[in-house]
Amino acid sequence: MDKSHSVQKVVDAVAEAFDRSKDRDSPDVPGAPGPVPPTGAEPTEPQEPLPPKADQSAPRAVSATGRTGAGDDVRAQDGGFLTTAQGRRVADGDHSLKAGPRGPVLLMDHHLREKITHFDHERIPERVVHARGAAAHGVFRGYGTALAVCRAAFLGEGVETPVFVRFSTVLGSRGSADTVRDTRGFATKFDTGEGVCDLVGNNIPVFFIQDAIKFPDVIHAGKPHPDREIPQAQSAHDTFWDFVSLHTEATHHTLWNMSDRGIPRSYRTMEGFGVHTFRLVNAEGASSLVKFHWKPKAGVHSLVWEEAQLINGTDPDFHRRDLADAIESGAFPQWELGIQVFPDTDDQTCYGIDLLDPTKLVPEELAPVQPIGLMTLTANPTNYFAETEQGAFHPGHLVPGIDVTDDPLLAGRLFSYLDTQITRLGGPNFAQIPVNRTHAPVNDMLRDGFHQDAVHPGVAPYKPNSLDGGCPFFAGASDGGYVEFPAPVVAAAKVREAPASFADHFSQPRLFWLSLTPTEQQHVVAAYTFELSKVYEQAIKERTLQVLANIDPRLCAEVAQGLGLPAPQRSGQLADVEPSPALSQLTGAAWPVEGRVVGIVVDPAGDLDRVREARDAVRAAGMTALLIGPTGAALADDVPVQRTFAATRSVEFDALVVLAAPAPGADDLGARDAKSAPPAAADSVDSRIALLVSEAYRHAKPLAGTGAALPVWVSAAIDYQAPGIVTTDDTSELVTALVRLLGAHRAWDRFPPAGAV
Ligand code: HDE
Repeated sequence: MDKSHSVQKVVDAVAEAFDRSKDRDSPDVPGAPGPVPPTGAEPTEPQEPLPPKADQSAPRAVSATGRTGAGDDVRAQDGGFLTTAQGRRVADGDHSLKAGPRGPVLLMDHHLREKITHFDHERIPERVVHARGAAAHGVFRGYGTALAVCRAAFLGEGVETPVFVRFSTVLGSRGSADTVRDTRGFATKFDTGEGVCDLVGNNIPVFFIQDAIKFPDVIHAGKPHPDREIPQAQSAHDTFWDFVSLHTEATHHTLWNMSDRGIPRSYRTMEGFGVHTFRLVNAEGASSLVKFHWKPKAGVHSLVWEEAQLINGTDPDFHRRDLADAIESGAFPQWELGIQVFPDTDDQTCYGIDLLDPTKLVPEELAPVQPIGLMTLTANPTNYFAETEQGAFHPGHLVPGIDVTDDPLLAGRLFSYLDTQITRLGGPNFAQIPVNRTHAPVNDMLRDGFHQDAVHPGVAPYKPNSLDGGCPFFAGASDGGYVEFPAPVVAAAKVREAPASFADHFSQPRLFWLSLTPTEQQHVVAAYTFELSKVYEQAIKERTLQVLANIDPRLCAEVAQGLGLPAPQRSGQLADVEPSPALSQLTGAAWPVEGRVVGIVVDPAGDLDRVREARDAVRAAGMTALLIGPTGAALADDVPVQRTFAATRSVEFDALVVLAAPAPGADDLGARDAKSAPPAAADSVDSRIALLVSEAYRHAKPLAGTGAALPVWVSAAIDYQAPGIVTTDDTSELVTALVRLLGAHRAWDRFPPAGAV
């Protein structure tokens, strides 16, 4: 099947639908729940099901044995009439079959029993880790630059491969909030012509543990306490800190979690890392060691902690919504895939860094990341359960040219994913679920089992056979067969031991700490102080301070000060390390702003043309404009209001444009609305807007206003000359300046970091 053709179809469909969506009342505002607006009354005339939304895609139709045939637009549910699962049309799905209107319900009502039975089994066990996630479809385009080290065909120049990507948190359960402090999963399924290839990574380049046998320990420690089952989706509790302060190989990953990387602004603004060192093999059979990196085109950006906490309450689906809305509005997220390449030497170290130790990274200044392809996410899933929930990733899904190393953490993963998926997806046939089906031909001789979708012909699912003509046959390397690289195994004794180099737990945390800017360091201090303040046991806090002392005395002293505890002395020498500026995310670079959300504060009595101008200029920059008005009433037919003063909160927006100083609205009643103060008698500005603006200011967000906005700054007690605030009556200049500010993500100069204690 021609993949590039079908990928193009997805992109075309999205573009076409994007045009169609302009027919809707609120063009350019993503988030409409259906493909066409609903009618006021219930439709009663039978009609074909509505098409999926234009921003959506689904796994292409392919049989359980990998055959294609049906068109790409085939969906599971078809036809104008409601039926049972057996296809029998249903005359009445609203009432059970009863012996008379007031009589008992009859057991013979098959539709009732089928409907309730199916409902009873709608839930499957959630993932034991990474339960909370969101996904998207897209395409990966190889640059061809990897071919010198890797023979995988999908990395060839211009080769386009459909991808399915699932982002996730780790600790929370499926219904937990998105913006908790945690590591994020970044799992990519490449549907290559040589079979499925999964890169199951995280947004943090190192891991808590060095050996898979410790995974249940670290997860049990991070999950809610087993007695009260609290707290949900958080690391700020005793068991987590108990474990990581005792098992100090977790120090590096924990420090990354306490940094801004633990609270990304968006899945679109996260880096991704393969974490382990993998082995690539080229067409000549030569081996190199590599680490995989995903670099977001939109830059690496984070929330600030107070913002993250507010979002957990106001919009727990923040990251999920952001990803879907960005794709729907045509701001397709992109990442460049890159590799750090190391020679495959006997000691498998590079610059003294053990490449088999997943708690270590290799600074990019020493081994630059070389780009090998570009991934673009172009479509949202059509059905969350069928695709996002049932997706099954596995680090062992590899294609010829990509192989594993002896990293003991990776070895355990190669067992775990298949094992857990058998339970979660109800048996061994989950590779036949549409989202998991490869489009390469499948001929596996795996038979039967729960949910077997394939009707296998033949009588000889065994080898050797003669009854099925000897089919299927083994493929040598020249026929695309996967041949493991014959990596030598050094003669050794069977032991339960780690290499000596794995004992260094503090030099790389120190490297990371010293590579951060003062602003980022301040966030780290605040995060440790917050988390440890929630810890009940004094001994655990003191033990963690000892760990911090071994990273850096200033970090330790500042956290100790917040906890009101003495700062201990370090127990060993501080490592002499060279900082790696590439590890900081505050680079001062200007990043694209597509898909960012700008709130525009309006007043129905204000200048409507200016509102239109500002809104259109924001949209022209590829961003989403949401008008914030005193009520939901449209300002004009072509100027709908998307947010009201009462129901919005600053955390919904990356930046604000203030075009008016609205007087207190009729519902500006402090007593009813505890989030804002009652308007001061003399204050002429609505108190919800003053709160909106002061919060955005506190979170260092870009603010722009016309002269009419001046009373708002006054009411919010903001110096309108502070960094990151633009004032001009030229609307186009106002939006241009805002885009420039947003390119840096936040106006950090507004709050210079405090000095050391
Ligand atoms: Fe996972 N991990 N993991 N993990 N992991 C799972 O597989 C496991 C590790 C990662 O969106 C599970 O299907 C072990 C590192 C992601 O569906 C499970 C160990 C990294 C996802 C599992 C690790 C990851 C998972 C749970 C230590 C980054 C979500 C459900 C040896 C490189 C994939 C499932 C998705 C999911 C086991 C460590 C990333 C239980 C035993 C290191 C992104 O099999």
